[in-house]
Amino acid sequence: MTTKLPALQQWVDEVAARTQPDAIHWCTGTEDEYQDLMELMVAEGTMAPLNPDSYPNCYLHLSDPSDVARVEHLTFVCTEAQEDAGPNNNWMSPAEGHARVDALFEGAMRGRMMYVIPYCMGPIDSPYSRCGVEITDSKYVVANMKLMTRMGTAALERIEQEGSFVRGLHSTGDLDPDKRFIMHFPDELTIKSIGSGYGGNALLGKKCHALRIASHQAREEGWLAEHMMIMGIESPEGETHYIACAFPSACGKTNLAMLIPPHSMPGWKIHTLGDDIAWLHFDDEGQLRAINPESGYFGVVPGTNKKTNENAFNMITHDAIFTNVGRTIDNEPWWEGKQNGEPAYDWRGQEYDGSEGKAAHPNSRFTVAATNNPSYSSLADAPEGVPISAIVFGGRRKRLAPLVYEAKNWQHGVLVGASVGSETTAAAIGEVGVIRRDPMAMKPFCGYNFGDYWQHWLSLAEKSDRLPRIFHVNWFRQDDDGNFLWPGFGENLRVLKWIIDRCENRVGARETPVGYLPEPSDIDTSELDVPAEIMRELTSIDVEHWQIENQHFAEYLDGFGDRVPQALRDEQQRVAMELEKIALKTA
Ligand code: GTP
Ligand code: SPV
Ligand code: MN
Repeated sequence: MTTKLPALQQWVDEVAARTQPDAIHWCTGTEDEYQDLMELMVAEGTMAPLNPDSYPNCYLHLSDPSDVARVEHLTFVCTEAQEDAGPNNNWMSPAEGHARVDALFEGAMRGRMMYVIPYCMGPIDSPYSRCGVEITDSKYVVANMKLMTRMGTAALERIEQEGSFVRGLHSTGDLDPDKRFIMHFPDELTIKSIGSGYGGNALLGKKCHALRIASHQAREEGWLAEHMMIMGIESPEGETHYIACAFPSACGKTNLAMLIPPHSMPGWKIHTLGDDIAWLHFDDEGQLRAINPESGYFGVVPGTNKKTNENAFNMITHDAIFTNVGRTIDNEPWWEGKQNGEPAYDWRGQEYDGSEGKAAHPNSRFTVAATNNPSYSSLADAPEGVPISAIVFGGRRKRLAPLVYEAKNWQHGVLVGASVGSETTAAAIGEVGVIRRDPMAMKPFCGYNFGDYWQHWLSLAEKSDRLPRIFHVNWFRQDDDGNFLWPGFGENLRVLKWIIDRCENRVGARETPVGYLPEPSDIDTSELDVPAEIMRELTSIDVEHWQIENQHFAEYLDGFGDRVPQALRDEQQRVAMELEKIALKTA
């Protein structure tokens, strides 16, 4: 096959000339194509079928042990001026970036098939959707893209009509970490990734396109591309509110997106729109509307069980790809927190006797089409998206952040988002459990200078007078022994209910320097054994601790120099002054 679009054909020809594949396959996105790929991978030994009775059409892929997570230190944004990429990104000039990776792509696909994957991020007929083409030599990437995006013939037709598309070139190369780069050229709508076959490094529609490149485009065009899940919450009265939540990697988006309401909240229903990325646009009335550019999930496996996330637990029992989990003797996938079965092999494929760490890698993942999810929203394909009532930020904070609080206004909300800090997780290579600043959960994903990004967020206030309310949640408060203070998972709906009640002006709140907090009794804890004193702790602030936090944030802002919007500094200083006033009063 070829294409009617000369620019696409020419690019494919150029890439083939450089990378020297044995042959080229244009992906159509059919079920047969998927099954053929799986068979080829099984024959090659890169995919293993799992138990066909208990896990029909499920496969296990074990990636290279050096290639199990995103590699932020090898991820670059290549703009002419380093200032435009900002201190939040690794930078190279476009000329150097191209030169470095092009040399590595030379002959990289010799002996391999080259796959051309046309894909559409977002509903195929939505004006908010954007298309791309990924060229890859990895069958694993093609299979994942099939489950997670709208890819194939329909996407190609849209690309041929529009004439423009994001170019993503990917090769697993020889998986040598010293020859691994994830390069972005936002001004050329181009991505070049080599040396990794894993997740966000290799599925270029996801973090590379839908966040790094799209955030850059969104700034120019007046919308937002965010690391947010999207969900609809339907009350027993049949009223549905949509919210978008930004939490850093491995901090609970997928779990929240498909939560099952607790017994104490009969009649409530959850509708999942997305679990990782949201594109937010204003409609003609100034209402912010969200689409999910993806159509599948690449979710964290460990911790998934019937109690924490029954929807996910069930949806990965068929038509799923598992990456880097363990296996039982019955050839079922196994992971820490599965709560049934026992591991016989670990994520490296070696026999497991418990002496060498975990059986599943902490960042092991499942890939499934969103249609596997029992709570998948009927509006997920709606071209106009869904109206957003609230934006919710969050992170892992053992101590500081209360269970929930509301920003005082949009400008303060931008401060709340910009000052998100969270303990690091296994989703990226590096130390786990240290606090790092992760503004809007976009630290690894914003394709331009954070200073300009905050200004872009602030500027939305001029575009609409009906912006969503902004909140912050923290499911991860711990006691001195490391136990979580809040039960989390399905019980989080109790907190979402407070958020909705605030949006509808149905419940009051206590004003503090950091925002509006609920009274402990405003969060329904019926049928929960969370003692009243814990609820008080979860709904209060430690002024001294917040003063330190505010000071750290001010120092962090200094790193962005004069790109920091004055309004954000003003907001930070206002909070500092109000904290100081209380500290003096109680001293
Ligand atoms: P990415 O896909 O990396 O962007 O992650 P995510 O934000 O979708 O996180 P996910 O929902 O996969 O959760 C990551 C980990 O946090 C899993 O091990 C979950 O079990 C755990 N987790 C999620 N929600 C909660 C919660 O409410 N409380 C607690 N204690 N743990 C949670
Ligand atoms: C994340 O790390 O935020 C993910 C997984 O969602 S990955 O696709 O690898 O980026
Ligand atoms: Mn993510």
